[in-house]
Amino acid sequence: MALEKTLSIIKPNAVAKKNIGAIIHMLEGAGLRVMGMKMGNLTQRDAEQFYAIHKDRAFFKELVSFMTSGTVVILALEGTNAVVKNRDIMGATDPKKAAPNTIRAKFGEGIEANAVHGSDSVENGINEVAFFFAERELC
Ligand code: IDP
Ligand code: MG
Repeated sequence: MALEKTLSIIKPNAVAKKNIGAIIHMLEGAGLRVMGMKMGNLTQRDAEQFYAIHKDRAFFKELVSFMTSGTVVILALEGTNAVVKNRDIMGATDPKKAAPNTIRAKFGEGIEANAVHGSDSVENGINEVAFFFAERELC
């Protein structure tokens, strides 16, 4: 079992609803350690680059617009099997299909405003943490 990095983003809907603390509490409770944290507003360029993998999907423009619509909290997380641990505690993309007691079941408001982002592979965990954090910003 390897020590992995993964990226979480608390999305604008969850920040606006004052769910930052509750979500970090759940991530920490799942065995993840916060090694970097920043709060701010993504630029259109940030969001387009970050979600470039989805650029041909029908929802891409809306997703970029949503992710730039308000403040987000960006978390670099570390832990044994961190990628899977984060995906498990997040729940399914569509909050209606997310298992009970997952972050998306509790705080998701729809398939787009689903409260959190989470890296989907070990490789993307490394790349997504590096997208937002310099090495010296990780503790
Ligand atoms: P994930 O966040 O569970 O990894 P992805 O398929 O990578 O899901 O999609 C990225 C994000 O795009 C989702 O978290 C959600 O905000 C948005 N999204 C995914 N599918 C749809 C859709 O069918 N309609 C609108 N937005 C979507
Ligand atoms: Mg994804």
